[in-house]
Amino acid sequence: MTHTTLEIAGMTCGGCVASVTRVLTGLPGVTSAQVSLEKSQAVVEHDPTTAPVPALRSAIEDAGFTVR
Ligand SMILES: [Cu+2]
Repeated sequence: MTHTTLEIAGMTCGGCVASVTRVLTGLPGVTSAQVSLEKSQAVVEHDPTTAPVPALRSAIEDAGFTVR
């Protein structure tokens, strides 16, 4: 398992945090996601083979947020 920190733009409230958390943890290969509104980031624990970083990034962007 790998930990990856993603900088996310566009989260404005707890609902956004819940959405990002849901899409990340819904991906196969993602074990956990700690999403912070204050830091505008997500720390994701994932299997880089099943859930590579570009897959994490596109899941977040498909949910309407921007990964910097
Ligand atoms: Cu929101």
